[in-house]
Amino acid sequence: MNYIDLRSDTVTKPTDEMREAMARADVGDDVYGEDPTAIRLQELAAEIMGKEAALFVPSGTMGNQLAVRLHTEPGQEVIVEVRSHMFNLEMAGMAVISGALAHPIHCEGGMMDWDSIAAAIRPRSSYYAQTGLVAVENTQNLAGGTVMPFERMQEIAERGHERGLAVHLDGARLFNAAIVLKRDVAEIASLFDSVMFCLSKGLGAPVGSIVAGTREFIDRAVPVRRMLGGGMRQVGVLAAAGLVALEKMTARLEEDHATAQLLAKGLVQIQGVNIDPERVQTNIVVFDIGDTGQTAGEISAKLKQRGVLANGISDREIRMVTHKDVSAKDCKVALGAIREALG
Ligand code: TLP
Repeated sequence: MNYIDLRSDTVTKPTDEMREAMARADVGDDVYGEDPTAIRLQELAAEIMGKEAALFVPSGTMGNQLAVRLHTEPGQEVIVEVRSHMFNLEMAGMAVISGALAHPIHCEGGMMDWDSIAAAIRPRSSYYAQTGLVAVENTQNLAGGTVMPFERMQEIAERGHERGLAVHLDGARLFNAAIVLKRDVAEIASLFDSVMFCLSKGLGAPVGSIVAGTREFIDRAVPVRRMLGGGMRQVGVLAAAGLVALEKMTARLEEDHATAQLLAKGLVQIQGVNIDPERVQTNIVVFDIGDTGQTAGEISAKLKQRGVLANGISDREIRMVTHKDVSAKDCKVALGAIREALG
């Protein structure tokens, strides 16, 4: 069956241009630092982010976990929002890899604010684990793809730095955030000590993410990536697709925001669905079906029978993510399927 796949933008398939670039890629052994295509990708990514250096990593999770490892000492805390990816969906990696403890805070609408962060910073004392890092997520995935305003990121970064803390950006969908904020990604990245963004989501590359920061940070990241099993040899085959993603795929993300709007506007009209379309700012649509008496799992199963894939993110909430491989027409078909599934 040819499904309309709204589970995530990670399901996007590489474009023909990517496949051609992959086939032609000039490669070398990247563990020796000799893969010319990986080097080009890292240089371009650093330039676009306005950072001294960047590193290609197999996944966003590895990029975030490298940042935790490099910014903290074992026994330190990392302040994260309670709905963040780093807290919920990275297998307690910060505890396992870095000996760090997540300190989750609950913020209005899933969006961190300085006062809540300040209240979570541990006093300097020999009783408390010390705070080492604040990790911000933008766009905020599980909060519905919402965008943290520039001024709020600025306040968190500046005040965090004043308190001697490192500040990392989980920018898996940073280019989506930049479109809404009408800011250059480098302006956003300049606020943070390190930034991770994914090539493998809306930008359509088959694999890979980038972590960017100072030269010193990236030099320290290389051996840790290797320790985690991320030394990738002739990785230029993948980096070639990443180059196409960065050069050709960022501008079109706006189309995904438009199709998400289309979904949101249709969902508002369906009985049993609770959604605030104002909160749909990018390509992620989270809606509540708790009042229907059915669980998200039951509804997802019914949608699948009707050719539409979507993930439940709690018993009450379903997430749909738009991307280059679903059209406006597909979204209309999906709306019809939801109407039927809610019966
Ligand atoms: N998100 C994936 C799943 O893991 C849930 C998705 O389908 O949305 N930070 C954020 C904000 C993310 O959304 C993701 C992936 C990551 C980090 C991790 O990236 P990967 O999957 O490449 O490790």
